[in-house]
Amino acid sequence: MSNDAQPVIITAAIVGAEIMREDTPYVPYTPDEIAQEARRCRDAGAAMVHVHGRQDDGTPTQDRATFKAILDKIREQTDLLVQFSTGGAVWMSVEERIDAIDLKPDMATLTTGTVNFGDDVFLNSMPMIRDIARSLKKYGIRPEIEVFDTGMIDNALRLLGEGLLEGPLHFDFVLGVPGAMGASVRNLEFLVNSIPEGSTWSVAGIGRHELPLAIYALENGGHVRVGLEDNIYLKRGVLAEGSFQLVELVVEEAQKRGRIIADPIAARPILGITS
Ligand code: KMH
Ligand code: ZN
Repeated sequence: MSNDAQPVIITAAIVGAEIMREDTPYVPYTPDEIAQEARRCRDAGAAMVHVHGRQDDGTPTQDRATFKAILDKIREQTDLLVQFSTGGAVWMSVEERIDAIDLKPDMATLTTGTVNFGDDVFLNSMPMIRDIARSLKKYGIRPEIEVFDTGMIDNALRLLGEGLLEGPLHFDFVLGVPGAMGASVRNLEFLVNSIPEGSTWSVAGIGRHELPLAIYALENGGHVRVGLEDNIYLKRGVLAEGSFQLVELVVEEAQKRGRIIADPIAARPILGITS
């Protein structure tokens, strides 16, 4: 790691669309629960939260009113950067996925390709991707490019060429979803070497791959995403009692390696958030 590595931005992916209370009792559902978990993650060292919406029974939703409640409550209780998911759940239409985007979160995700997702397909055709990119551009929201497989980098560069994205790009490599790109250090290294000079990147390793890939990022100038959306275990057989415990682990590992933890103010210019 070079000594001039940027402070590390830790994003907490606190809810997602797949993990249910049957999997772990610690996943938050309601806007109040999501905001309280966000507060704990901020206290632990996160600079940003990645959020999905849930109905009270846990059903995923991208409903605008739910996202408004989530955004308002997180902003009342914290200074965190808030990143909305535009991925939603695999069965949602693009219209549903961007229902809340006019609320102008600090960032929003943009997955630039289609990928198998367990037994499902996470469908993102080029017209769908362009629709989402256009709406992010319209509201001046900085995208985080979600890369589940290599070709998604090429698609993002195509959108850059079309003027739908503005460089430098910020990528998040999501590795280890069954059906998508595997969570090896070799794959991550390949992806990091495949993005344009000047881009920023983070990694979200799924399941037991979360911490090893986070450590690679800490040692190689990247940023890190952790949380119950991606991994519910603190260590083998032990559930994390919230995403905040996973953030705490990354902070410990960062400190061992001399990486400074970015707060939300420091994270803004690194991520190119100007609004
Ligand atoms: N739930 C996945 C199908 C995102 O948040 O942008 C998609 C996802 C990506 O989680
Ligand atoms: Zn997500």
